[in-house]
Amino acid sequence: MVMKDLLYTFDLRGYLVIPNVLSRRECVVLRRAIERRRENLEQNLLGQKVSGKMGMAAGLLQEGGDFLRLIDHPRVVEVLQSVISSRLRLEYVYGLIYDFGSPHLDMHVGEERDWSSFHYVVKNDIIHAGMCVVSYVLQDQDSSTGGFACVPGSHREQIGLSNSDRRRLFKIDSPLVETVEAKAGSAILFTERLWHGASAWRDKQNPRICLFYKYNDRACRHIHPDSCDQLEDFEHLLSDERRLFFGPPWVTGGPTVSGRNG
Ligand SMILES: O=C(O)CCC(=O)C(=O)O
Repeated sequence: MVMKDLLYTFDLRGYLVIPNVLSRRECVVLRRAIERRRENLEQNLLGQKVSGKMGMAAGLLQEGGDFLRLIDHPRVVEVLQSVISSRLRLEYVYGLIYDFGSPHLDMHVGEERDWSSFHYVVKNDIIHAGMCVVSYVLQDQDSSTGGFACVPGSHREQIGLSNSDRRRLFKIDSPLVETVEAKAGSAILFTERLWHGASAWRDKQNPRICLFYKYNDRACRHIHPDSCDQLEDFEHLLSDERRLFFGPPWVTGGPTVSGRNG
């Protein structure tokens, strides 16, 4: 798809599936590395009980290899730069593992009152999005397996709803909620203003292993540095160009730098 079509689709739905970003072999390598770093969770990210049927993996950039290549994958970064900013920060990288029988993850969203990171505005045909997530799909997913799910178009809602109305309307089995179909190796790119979550994983053969890269404008920081992987643990693996994704937030007065994210 040409960039104009990608941006139109992203604006219409709040997410985009970019196919064939990773090969099948790369998916296998990434899955293994995430599994090695798995720590079992008692609760999911929303505090719902998962009793060890879900895992989370941190410290992935220290693995090097494909994890580093994904920091600035050209097919993904060119879309992020068109919707967030020409200068990006990579805030957070983590993996999630959903075993067969792990419960769904309720629909949730980046709260708009945190305007600096969680906004979505279109002006004069230009998208201005805050934090966006790239979710790498490491096994096929569709409505039969479960997986990443969302309420398409909800990032642009015009009519305010109460939280209890939302809980009712955005229940995981609601017709408004769609499990996104994507092949292994795809990148699902979505704005944090999109209501999203995950439907229960139903593939008995393979756990669902997914990999998230969360990007923000270089001028913003949403997640406290102590809660992210520490740059000193993987800085020695980074090229000068990739290091630009991990600097402190700034707008003017910084060093003159060149490169894709300079
Ligand atoms: O499992 C998914 O694809 C969604 C995960 C999610 O919403 C999150 O990590 O905030």
